[in-house]
Amino acid sequence: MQETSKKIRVFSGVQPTGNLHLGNYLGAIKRFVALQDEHECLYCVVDLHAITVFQDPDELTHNTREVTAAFIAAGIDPTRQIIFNQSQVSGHAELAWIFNCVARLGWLNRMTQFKEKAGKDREKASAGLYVYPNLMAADILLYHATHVPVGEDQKQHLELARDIAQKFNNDFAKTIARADYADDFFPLPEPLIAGPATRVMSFRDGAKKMSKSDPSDLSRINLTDDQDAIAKKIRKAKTDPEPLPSEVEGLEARPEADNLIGIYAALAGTDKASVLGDYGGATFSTLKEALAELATAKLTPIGDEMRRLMADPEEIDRILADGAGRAHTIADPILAKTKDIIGFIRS
Ligand code: AQP
Repeated sequence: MQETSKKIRVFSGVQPTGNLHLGNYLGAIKRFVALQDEHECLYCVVDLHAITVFQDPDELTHNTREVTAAFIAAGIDPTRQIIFNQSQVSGHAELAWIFNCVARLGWLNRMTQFKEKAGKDREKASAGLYVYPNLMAADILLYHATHVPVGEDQKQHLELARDIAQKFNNDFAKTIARADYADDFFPLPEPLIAGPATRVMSFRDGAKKMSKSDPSDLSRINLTDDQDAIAKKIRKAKTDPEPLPSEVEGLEARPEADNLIGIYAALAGTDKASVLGDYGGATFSTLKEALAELATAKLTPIGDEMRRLMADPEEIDRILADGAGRAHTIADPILAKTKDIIGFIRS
């Protein structure tokens, strides 16, 4: 039997593309921390994904260390869990190639993130951006990971990873059975998308997700923002003219109110109904004042700790190298079995 059996293993990644923000924190990193007490977790700085769009080499190095620092500053313990950067484990790229040959063009053509990121000038997008979801499937399945905490925007990619796992298991059913592996050699990974802030929206436009690449810095709270910047951005966040509703249903069709209430709930570790219990009927300015205080209390210690960790880049690189070594130990036998299943000769 395969060594992974039905055990829960968590994998997720964050791209080192700069401007780590509140959406990355609430949709992903904060939830990574919560999972580490119960499960074996691998948290990856996905530098191979980052280069699907050109990255300045010095900035890429800096940003890779910064995401690592954010993981640790948020509370992930690198001695208990595995933190590493993707390019140090070559199995990601090898399995991604195999999955390029499993995934169908029709599946990739449906990916909305490619359409959004490639924009109108699709001919000029890199081939890597197009096959990005196959690499993401490889990231997860290289470790036989079963659960993937992500923001709402990654749901479609997770569905594709499940389709790839299923097709591989079907295509190679004969050799999988001959080797006496479970017939589901690759598990079908489950997305973990939960909580009140799975899709944090821009502070300038409630219809757009908060994003690293938004040209307006006022659209997002960066994890490295200080108290003044956080308060200013929340104060200037777009709102509507009505007072806050008392029931969650009252947030429908009010994206800015829904966003601020969801952020408050996620930072406070509660739900939207309970926040509306306290702020229903209040003005936005009352909520914004309380949110600025809460966000400052929760985020500035993380920013401070990130700065402290970034002052010692050798230590960050050591943590990444150690994590990569441990990631190899899990990945190598799975990749070797994958090659046997396909029929590759290996020494
Ligand atoms: N706005 C968001 N709300 C909730 N979760 C979010 N995530 C990203 N934006 C939000 C989640 O953060 C994790 C890491 O994201 P990523 O770095 O891999 O890439 P991304 O989704 O492309 O991030 P950005 O900020 O949106 O970058 P750009 O501007 O390049 O498009 C993922 O789990 C993601 O769901």
